[in-house]
Amino acid sequence: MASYLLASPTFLGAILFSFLALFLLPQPALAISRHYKFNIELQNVTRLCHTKSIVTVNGKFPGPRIVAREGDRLIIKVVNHVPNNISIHWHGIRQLRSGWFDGPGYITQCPIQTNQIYVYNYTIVGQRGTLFWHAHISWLRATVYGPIVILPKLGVPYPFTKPDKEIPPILFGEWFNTDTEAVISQALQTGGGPNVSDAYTINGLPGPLYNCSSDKGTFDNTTVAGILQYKSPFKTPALPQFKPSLPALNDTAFAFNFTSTLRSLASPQYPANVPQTVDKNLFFTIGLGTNPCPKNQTCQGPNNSTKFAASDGRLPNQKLPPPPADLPKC
Ligand SMILES: [Cu+2]
Repeated sequence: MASYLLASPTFLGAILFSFLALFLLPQPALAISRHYKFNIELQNVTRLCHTKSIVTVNGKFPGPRIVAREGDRLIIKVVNHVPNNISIHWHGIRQLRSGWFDGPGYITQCPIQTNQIYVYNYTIVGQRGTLFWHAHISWLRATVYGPIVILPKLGVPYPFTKPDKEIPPILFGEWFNTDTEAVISQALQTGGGPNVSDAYTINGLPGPLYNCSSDKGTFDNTTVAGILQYKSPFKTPALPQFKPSLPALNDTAFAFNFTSTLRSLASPQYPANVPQTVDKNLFFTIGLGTNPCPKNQTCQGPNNSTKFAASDGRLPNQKLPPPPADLPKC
């Protein structure tokens, strides 16, 4: 049984069709296959008074929403219409026996080349909630991303009190006025850190606190904001704009105090089963290195005489199994 969701301008209609199908057809708690089509295409987008051509899915920024139920199969056909190679990572999805559809380019698959098609096909097992998908090669993820909403199985309640109203997912991102592929290739060339973004975004929008007419959107003083407005019959009175006062950007202790309060549900029905006894010790070494600056080149790594080099992870006391014989060769 398949219900077809086209991730396109007909998306909302298709969602409605899907829900109607779910209610009208006799299929109590049966998992279904949901089909999406992701056209990777260029789209002109304007933010902070800068217009540029960005890589998108179906011309949308952020990209289309995927909606499924726990137990459903997702079949997502990706067609690459842009000059860049691409792959899509389904971030947070547990790929049980479908690891080749996880998405990182050159890791579990060859990237999808221009004018090529790749069909991701996996089942969502034992998880529900809101995740996201994004491009997983180079810096295309700066513009190629969108939400994945996994509803509980039909007839199964949410694992929390039902909210009064559900709102669409909120996606945090960053906007660069320049081409993001140029940002990362410049960083690789000079060996320095990549240029910082011009704005933070909520659902692709920088909000009213950035000054669009100047280039003052510097990283050290940067705040994305959204305005919530009542709908009729209430009217939002003209109130002074709330200007947030936030901790310093490098206030690590503040960030740690906040993130350390985050908890999973850990209810009897959805327990957070983490191993609590150590039965095997592994020794990892991870390094972030530098390389000397090549002759006749200027570098922007430490001391301006080096380039940041890739990190490396090793398991000195473990032998890794050899890669599978059918590992894709790109
Ligand atoms: Cu990811």
